[in-house]
Amino acid sequence: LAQEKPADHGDGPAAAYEPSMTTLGQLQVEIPGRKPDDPVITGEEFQRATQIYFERCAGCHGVLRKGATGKPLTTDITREAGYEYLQSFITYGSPAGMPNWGTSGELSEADVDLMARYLLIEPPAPPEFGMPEMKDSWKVLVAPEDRPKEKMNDIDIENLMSVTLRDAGEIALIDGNSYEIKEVIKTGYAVHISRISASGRYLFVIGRDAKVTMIDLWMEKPAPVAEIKVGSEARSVETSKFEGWEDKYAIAGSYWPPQYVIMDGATLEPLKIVSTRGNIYDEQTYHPEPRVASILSSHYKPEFIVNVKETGKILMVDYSDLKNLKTTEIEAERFLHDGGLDSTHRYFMVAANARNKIAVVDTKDSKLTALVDTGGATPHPGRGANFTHPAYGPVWATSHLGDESVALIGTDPEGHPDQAWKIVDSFYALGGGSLFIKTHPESKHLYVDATLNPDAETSSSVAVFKIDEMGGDPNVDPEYTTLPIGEWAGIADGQPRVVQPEFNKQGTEVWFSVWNAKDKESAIVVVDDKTLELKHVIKDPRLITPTGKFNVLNTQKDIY
Ligand code: DHE
Repeated sequence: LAQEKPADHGDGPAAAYEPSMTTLGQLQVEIPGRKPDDPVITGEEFQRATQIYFERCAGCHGVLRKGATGKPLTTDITREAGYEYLQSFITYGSPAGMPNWGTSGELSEADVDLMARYLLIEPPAPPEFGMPEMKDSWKVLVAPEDRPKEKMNDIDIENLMSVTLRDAGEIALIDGNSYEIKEVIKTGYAVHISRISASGRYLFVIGRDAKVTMIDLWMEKPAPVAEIKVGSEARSVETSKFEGWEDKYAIAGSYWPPQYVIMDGATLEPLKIVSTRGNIYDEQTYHPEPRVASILSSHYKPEFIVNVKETGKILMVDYSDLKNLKTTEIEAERFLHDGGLDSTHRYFMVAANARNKIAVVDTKDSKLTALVDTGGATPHPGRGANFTHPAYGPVWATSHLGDESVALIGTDPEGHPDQAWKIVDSFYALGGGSLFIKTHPESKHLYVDATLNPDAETSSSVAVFKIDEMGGDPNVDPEYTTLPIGEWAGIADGQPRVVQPEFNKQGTEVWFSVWNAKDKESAIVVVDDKTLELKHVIKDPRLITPTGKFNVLNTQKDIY
């Protein structure tokens, strides 16, 4: 049955599709009932397809398939499109960002067939994940009183890099001075980001499977001291940074269930779970799956800035009184995704990537300051890049997923009121498919990747702009230098993509991940920021699929 196509299956035997239980991110979920014209799929196949969907598809299309970064895949749409269409789309992908799962070899022909059939039937509704489930998964591995009272190692912690080893479900802690891998630590599945506590002591890591791992960098050998699962799918974790509240709380946002949880900053004990389900900010229609995207800690108030993707709302969550939780709900735009602070840390800028806008929030007043149209397609800043433009003063920059443009937004309403919250310049970098942009207060360069560009050479290179040479004429694009990072890595096998520039603590070196397939060699390439020459290549069999890199000091102090 597994090999047959839905066309042959209209009246397949009901016995071939027995309702049972399956798993989603290790959770048991009930398979929904089969309708008479649904393609036949066995319980075992359903289980496998649910797992593949969770691991590969849900991030963009949503667990309930309502769409966001990816198109909606509800059965009214998929049945209209039909099996052949779905099979070919999954196989070949699209220039708009759908990966070519079949031709890239990531999914076998049989799995592509399975997924095309799976999309023709209703998605399973995964279970909720509340306090009992969180408490069940919560482990304090080393109690606060048993942890060191002072730093027990000679590592220059501020210059450690926490490197995501995506497909290994691990992070590597790499010494920013010697390039030595100090530790490789098991974390959640396809770990997404790392964040540092206000004190710089604790590192928090979140997996796509919503597992949060808290690592103590003071231990002789940095190791996890607490862990918890906060749902079945998640992307963001952060800690309280406001004066007087340093290291007090941690927060994690999840995609499924759509909610965030505030936890004790020393043990990860879950304290308060808040659902983000509700109405879309403008239409005021109910959305069942408004996922929590980026979360940042305010430096101006005891508040977390929680970005809710599908409803387009930015929540300023006041953590000073969890019993009487005050939240300021800011109407922004959809679909909120990633963002960062300006150089003064007062303003927060976040991409609303379905509407090509950047929402600007004043974290001092907890109010929307502006919605800026970037003029490009799908802004994707990471945390963005702050620098002083020779003509326009302080700016924050984003690149775009959907085109080759870089947009600069003025961020200095006092000194440069005419430029504030406007696009002061927009120019071309290497190509579409850019994910991250970066500079550092000590650097005179702006780095822009093109990770998801369909052209192999482009996706393994990086554009570098000289900030001092950016002119005041918006009709003249600044020139850039192309760094062949992938080539410098000297990897013979595969087609690695270059992703996410990150600076060392001194702001003298910039690190790039050369991200290859799981079974192929990857690397980290270190570039000298002054000369733009190759400084070092880090290779190690443990460096499996490196993607994000988070320098402890830069992440702790929000320097970017
Ligand atoms: Fe990310 C940040 C979500 C795919 C690498 N990613 C983020 C954030 C969100 C997000 C919400 C902001 C977190 C914050 O600041 O609190 N990412 C998603 C997705 O939903 C998406 C599109 C699909 C998915 O299934 O996850 C996705 N992301 C990817 C990747 O494929 C990347 C390139 C490789 C990987 O490791 O998975 C990737 N995302 C990153 C990185 C950051 C990030 C490196 C942090 C950038 C920074 O400098 O802050």
